[in-house]
Amino acid sequence: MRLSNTVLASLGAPRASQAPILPHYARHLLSPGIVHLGLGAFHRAHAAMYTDHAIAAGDLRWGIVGVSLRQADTRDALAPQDNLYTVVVRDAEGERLHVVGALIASLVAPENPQAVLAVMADPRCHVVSLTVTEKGYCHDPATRALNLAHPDIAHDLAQPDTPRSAIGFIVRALALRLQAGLPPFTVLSCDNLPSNGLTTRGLVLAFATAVDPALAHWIDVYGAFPNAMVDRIVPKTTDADRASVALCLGAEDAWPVMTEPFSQWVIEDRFAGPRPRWEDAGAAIVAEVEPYEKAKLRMLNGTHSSLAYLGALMAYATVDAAIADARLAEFIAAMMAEEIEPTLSRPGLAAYRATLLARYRNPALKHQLQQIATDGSQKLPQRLLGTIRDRLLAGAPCERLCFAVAAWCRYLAGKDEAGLAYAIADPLAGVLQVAVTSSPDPMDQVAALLAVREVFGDDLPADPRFVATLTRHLRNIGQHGVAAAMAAVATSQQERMQ
Ligand code: CS2
Repeated sequence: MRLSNTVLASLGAPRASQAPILPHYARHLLSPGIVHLGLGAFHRAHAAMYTDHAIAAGDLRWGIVGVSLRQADTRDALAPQDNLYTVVVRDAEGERLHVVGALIASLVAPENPQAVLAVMADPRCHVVSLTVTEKGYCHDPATRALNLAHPDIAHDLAQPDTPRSAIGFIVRALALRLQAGLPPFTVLSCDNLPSNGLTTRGLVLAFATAVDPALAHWIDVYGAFPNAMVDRIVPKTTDADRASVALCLGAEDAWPVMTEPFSQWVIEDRFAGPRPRWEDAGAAIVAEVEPYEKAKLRMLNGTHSSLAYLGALMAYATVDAAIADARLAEFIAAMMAEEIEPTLSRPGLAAYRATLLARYRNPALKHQLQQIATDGSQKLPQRLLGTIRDRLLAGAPCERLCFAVAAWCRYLAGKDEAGLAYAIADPLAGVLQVAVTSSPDPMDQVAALLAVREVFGDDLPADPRFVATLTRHLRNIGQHGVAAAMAAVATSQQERMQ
């Protein structure tokens, strides 16, 4: 039996400790109020659940039309089950199943870009949200400027009527709305980018200016691009997860998502039109997101990436396995307390740190380090390099942060310390791997890596403290291994403080 509208009423197998939470509203009455670009697991376990709550409270304007910008796999799995899917919330205590009904259609953009533009230009659509990952913004991560040489951007500028990129779709749909005399939709980025709303706005305006300056002016005046901090850990779903959902739900779900109990969404109060009452489901609508977003990117994502490279090199598979190694746990906690927190202004940082470490220990998630390790070139600028810049500017130590960057460099060699090879998934993989394998000398490797200016900018490669620290750590990792080199960092920090 496959999950679908018709089987909803009979769900809940005897094995489930608690009955699944089901959508009890009239799904067929939902209107397409939100178009979401990037229909991955994160959106389905995060924003879609807040929206599901708003719909369940009685506001049927907020059905979600999900759009995959590349592959058909999500649509192929969801269409036969009426776009219903299960979110499994798990930790050491057990798990709770929610069947989400907010998704009313799934589209595959390359198959029919006009269908995507039609729903975005529909008068009932008020919000276009995005989770397209860092690289989906087609920008230069160090400067956040639109990369005009990106193949998708070059294509969309040449043929704006049949876009491929998220930015191209947004600009074309806004042009259609202007022509039709409709107000713009709100563009809500839910990706882990600094000032994600402002960044998206800059990219949309740069693209629109190249296509039609009058359109750019209209977007500039009437458009809204709220900043948002998003937080929920959502590992990749496995076949074992699917099998366990089938048992607990009493129906097959080909595309469930696994997540943790924690969820946070802080959204800037800046909308061009109506929006769901996400705050009733726990979202915070605030005047200023920046302190939260900066703390999240640096504390959570910064240490997540650090743990991914250090842990993967030490041949750990998952976050909970890596954090169970006391050497890694101490290193990460000290990195937060001594090097990251002094750069932040959000209140309650010590408690935030404790919560993060507890979340990493969740034994039920099995969050793969290699999943977090992907796309380092797109992630490191906002996760680690900005913090390093602030520390260097203050003349303060950043040994552990630089050690994590050295671990990334060593990771790019493609083999862990147990000799196991893995693939590097990164849009810049080619150039990065050439950089770290071109010479056996860490000094040459660092010089070649720092030449990738879209990651490091012009300032860090010119800072002798950064270059020397990175080189020293990379040499130590190569000579003594990650664990011993990491212990040496801790000792030298202690000596410095005595
Ligand atoms: C992770 C994030 O994969 C990654 O790079 O650091 O997806 C992380 O799990 C989320 O940002 C948590 O909110």
